[in-house]
Amino acid sequence: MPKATSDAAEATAKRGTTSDVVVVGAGVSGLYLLYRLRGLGLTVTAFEAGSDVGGTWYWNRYPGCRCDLESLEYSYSFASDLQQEWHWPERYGTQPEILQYVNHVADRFDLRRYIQFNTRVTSAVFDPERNRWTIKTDQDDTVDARFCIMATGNLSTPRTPDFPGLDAFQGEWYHTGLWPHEEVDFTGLRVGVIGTGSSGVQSIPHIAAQAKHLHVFQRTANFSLEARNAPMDPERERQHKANYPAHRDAANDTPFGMSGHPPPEKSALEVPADERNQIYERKWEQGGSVSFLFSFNDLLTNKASNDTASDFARKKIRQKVNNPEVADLLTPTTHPIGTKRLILDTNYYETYNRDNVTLVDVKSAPIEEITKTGLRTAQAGYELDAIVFATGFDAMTGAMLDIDIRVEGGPSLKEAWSAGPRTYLGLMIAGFPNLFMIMGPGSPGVKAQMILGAEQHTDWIAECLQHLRSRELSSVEATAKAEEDWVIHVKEVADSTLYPLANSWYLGANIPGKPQVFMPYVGGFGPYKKKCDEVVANGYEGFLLRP
Ligand code: N01
Repeated sequence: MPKATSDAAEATAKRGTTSDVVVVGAGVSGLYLLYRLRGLGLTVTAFEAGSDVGGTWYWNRYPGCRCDLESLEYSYSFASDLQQEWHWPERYGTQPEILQYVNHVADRFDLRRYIQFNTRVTSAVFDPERNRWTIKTDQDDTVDARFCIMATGNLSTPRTPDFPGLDAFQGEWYHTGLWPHEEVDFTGLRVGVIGTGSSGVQSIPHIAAQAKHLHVFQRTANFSLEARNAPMDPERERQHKANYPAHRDAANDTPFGMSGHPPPEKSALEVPADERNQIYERKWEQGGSVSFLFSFNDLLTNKASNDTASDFARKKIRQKVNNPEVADLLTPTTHPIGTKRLILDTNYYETYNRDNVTLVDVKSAPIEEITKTGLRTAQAGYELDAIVFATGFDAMTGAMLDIDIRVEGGPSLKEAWSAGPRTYLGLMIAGFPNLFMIMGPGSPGVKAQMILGAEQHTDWIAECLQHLRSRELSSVEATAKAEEDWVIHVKEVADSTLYPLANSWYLGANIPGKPQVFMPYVGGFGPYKKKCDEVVANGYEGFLLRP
């Protein structure tokens, strides 16, 4: 693929020369890193595998793709003018709108010039003698940098199951996370969608509306709530914008990094059943996952409380789906609500009332092979013209482990993480100096509003680099003890919740052979941010700073 690169990035990278910082990835995190670090006067080279900015919003172009967090929250907070001027047309941003927004940010702050596109970083090797990283790419670039920052995303390594026969399939096949840039038209086709996570649930109603017939191959039924998307209410927008700083401050202090949802004070078991149901009904009507999970304070920690919410959501599914057998199959039974990413949908369950949609249970009869003309489960064959894999990602560790990261004379990252990822605060890894991650495993990352998380990590790193510079220090590294304590803490917090009861990608359970370690920090974004600030106030507690 030709390199669509700006002159500046090309010059920097091709000279095989030096840079203060290499940033890997130009999604929402990479862009803010460029803005912030350039603002400190550092030289920065960014590499991006895609042909343009946007990360997750660049790759995930499947029909129906939109954010499951409200637009007024899911946006950058660092520039007041930007957040005042940008208008979000709907409650939840669609993928094209969010991508347009990210492109606007890249242009507005003149960030593209530092990015080399169509370039995948293949290795990053640290030389302890010189305290520098050598970063290599698949385009033969070599850059010598003091710091390397992985802004590689948590859901950026799409995974297609290893079904035999896919190569011989005569139709077209797609992965939701690698969707073509050209429009895909399913009109008149027999389509199969494999997977019913967020990507499947969002795309299925759209594909069903086009296809001649849609077969949905479901292994595990998931909970999905109505998004209740709507055009942006102008009064709501006006009020939010008039109080933006207060909203951002409030978001920084909440478990999920979202303002407007004060944490509830009561347990679900403290209120009579009628009142409880009214509360769920009200939240259901409002739409949104944070709102629903904040009905009571113990839905993610007390199984009996969670059962009341899970049962409420199950009843709603049965009310929407006409065929009771199909409704049964769509009703989740394997995990408490909220312990897998809670999905937001528009017309998902209603789609199964269409004559051209068939739900196939591939738990009882797994997919055995892709054939030339469709696929075969343990029970039957299905003729298909197109297959959509909505089968998810090698989440949280996949992108970093795809890069050969190592310290000369020391272990590789693959070796260091062979029993699961280990980090201090999801920011750094013991034994890997001057290597940072944005929302790495062990940080709230995917369990919070991710643009807020990206800003918080970037600001922390920027402050750290400034600290090193002002004291003429050459390297920073997490201590083994701090990392060990944090890994234990992340596990203890997860074990005090219901999250480990689900076979989720949070746990690595979706990838055969992946070590099962609960990866995100679920102690809440607010407490996590306070911990990061305290670490700095205590002189970078748990980090080794070398002259
Ligand atoms: O992926 P998933 P996703 N045979 O891993 C099934 C974010 N996101 O792309 O549950 C049959 O959730 C698998 O079945 P099972 C969001 O954080 C956000 O949908 O493993 N089926 C599951 O049903 C989300 O959580 C947004 O039994 C197989 C599905 O494939 C994350 O991305 C939109 C299979 C994978 O679901 C990932 O979501 C989209 C097999 N061999 C995504 N292998 C929004 O902001 C896998 N499956 C709205």
